Amino acid sequence: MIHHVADIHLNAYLRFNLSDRSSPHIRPFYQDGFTSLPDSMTPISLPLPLISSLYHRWVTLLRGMLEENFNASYYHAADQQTLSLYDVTGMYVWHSQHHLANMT
Ligand code: NI
Repeated sequence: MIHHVADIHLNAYLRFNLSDRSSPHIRPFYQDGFTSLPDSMTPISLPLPLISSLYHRWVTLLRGMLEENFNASYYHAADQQTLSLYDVTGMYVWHSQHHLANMT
């Protein structure tokens, strides 16, 4: 589960940084394929500092953003929808809380 959070949120952070007012198409990835890779079998001591560092960067970015910056967006081809950074921020807050609840 912790590897899943690291995989998903690393991709989310990169997508977040790629978004702009032209709504670029982001590259889909296949979550299930990640779970079969050797790095998903490593001890949780590996993804935990990765997630901690990632969240430190992401929260710093979020706190530095102006309200209008949250209007930037990307187009998710697999879901066929344009997502603003308002949408994306809410989605990943939910995702973090969802998996935290599962683990605790
Ligand atoms: Ni999940």
